[in-house]
Amino acid sequence: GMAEEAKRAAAWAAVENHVKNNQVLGIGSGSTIVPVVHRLAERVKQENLNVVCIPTSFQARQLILQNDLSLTDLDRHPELDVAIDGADEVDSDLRLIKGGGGCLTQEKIVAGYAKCFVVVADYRKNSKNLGEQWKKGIPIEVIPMAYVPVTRALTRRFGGGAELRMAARKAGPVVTDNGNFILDWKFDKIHKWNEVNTAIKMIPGVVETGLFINMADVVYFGMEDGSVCARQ
Ligand code: DER
Repeated sequence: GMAEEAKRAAAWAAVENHVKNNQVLGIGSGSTIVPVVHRLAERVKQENLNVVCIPTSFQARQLILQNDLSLTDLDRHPELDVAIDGADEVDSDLRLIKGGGGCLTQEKIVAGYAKCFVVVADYRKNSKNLGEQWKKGIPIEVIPMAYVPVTRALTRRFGGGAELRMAARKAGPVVTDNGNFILDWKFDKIHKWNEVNTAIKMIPGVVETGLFINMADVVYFGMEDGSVCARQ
């Protein structure tokens, strides 16, 4: 449909503009990264490019292997050239909500060690303020034994509500690729996101938040008409 076409257009633009020979690439997680990896694999084959890929989840790892791309890791390449990933929502200052797919922790690590962090998204993610379109809250990865006190501290200090993310095709809570739980924090006002992000990270038991502040270098939005608009 229209959103799928928009994702594909954004993916193509990102790969065309940022992938070249002899690079270390970070591969994000979710659905928009799929056309990114497909286009990347096409270019690698057609142009005989030498690129190595660091995954941000089991899903991304499978995608890299299924497309015959070369896997590597942060031990061998502690700094990446480009990381490409999706987002659940992007605001006018390119702050992101990520983690809808539960992969936020490795995504933030890989994005954080990349010289350039490129986001690909369809028009539904393009908001003025966080929370306008994405209504599932900010994902927060927590150590399982602490999720109740973290929930209490979070909602007492910052309001809103937080709920443990339950699995759909497995009994019990979602367990991340890192063996942790996820709280989805449904905030109820516009916050000073940089301060709130730092404060949430300090709550004992919090591993990572799905707030990506001052991280995205460029965002490619696939639009309803199939065009692409880039924001930096
Ligand atoms: O879960 C994640 O962090 C994903 O990258 C998410 O932010 C984007 O997923 P989508 O491309 O399927 O919308």
